[in-house]
Amino acid sequence: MDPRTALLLAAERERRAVDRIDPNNQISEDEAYRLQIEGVADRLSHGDSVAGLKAGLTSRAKQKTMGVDQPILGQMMNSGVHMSGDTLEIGGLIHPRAEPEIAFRIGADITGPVTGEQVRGYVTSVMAGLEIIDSRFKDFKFGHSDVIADNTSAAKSVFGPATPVDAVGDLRLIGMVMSLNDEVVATAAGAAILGDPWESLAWLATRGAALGLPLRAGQLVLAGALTDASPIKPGDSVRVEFDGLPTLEASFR
Ligand code: OOG
Ligand code: MG
Repeated sequence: MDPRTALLLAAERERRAVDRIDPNNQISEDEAYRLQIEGVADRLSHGDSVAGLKAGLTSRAKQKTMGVDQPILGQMMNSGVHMSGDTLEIGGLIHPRAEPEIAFRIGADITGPVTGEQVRGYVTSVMAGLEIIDSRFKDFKFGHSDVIADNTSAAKSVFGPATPVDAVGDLRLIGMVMSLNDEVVATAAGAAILGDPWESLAWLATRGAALGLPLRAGQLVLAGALTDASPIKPGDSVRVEFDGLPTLEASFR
């Protein structure tokens, strides 16, 4: 195994943040994805499985805060997938943050490039989403290749009740309110995600197919956070409300 992959896996296992693996931005994007894929292969060899793909850094808010201005693709592991109403164990995470997302359930394999208009035809349902991110890097500080190699800070994800795709309106205009312990901490509209969440899904499907990670029927997708993430600790609870979608709730212990 590449020592950089091993370092990131050990950081996660031992709950300690590590220094950037690419402080001078010398690792190519292709190599960074190779490291990510190697890390996921290790998880698979320990009995985990891939639930789907996630897009990251697809909103201006996230790009500005994290200092990285290009979207990234990560892989969601089934061991971290939860449904609305669940209480998530976060004691094993380093410095978890929660961020509101739009989520999709894929209905048919997407093996090549797709446009934002075409991709809707591959989706069965739309859901409110919540991602728990946990960078393995100190202070959540990383560059483009660092964060790709670190499986885009993925830790856990929560999905709200599904709404059939035909029953959802214009996702650009869908309003979102996220509350932490009943206090509003973030508000946005769907257009925060690359101008239209369907564009984010199309980017993710196209990039995934090119990387040999095509989206498959039945898989889940997180299209990227609409707003900045909020730090969470055991005892907290989060609610994500979208206009026209059932509410998502999760608590943490
Ligand atoms: C990188 C992951 C970003 C999103 O939705 O934008 C991401 C990070 O912020 O640590 O998942
Ligand atoms: Mg995210």
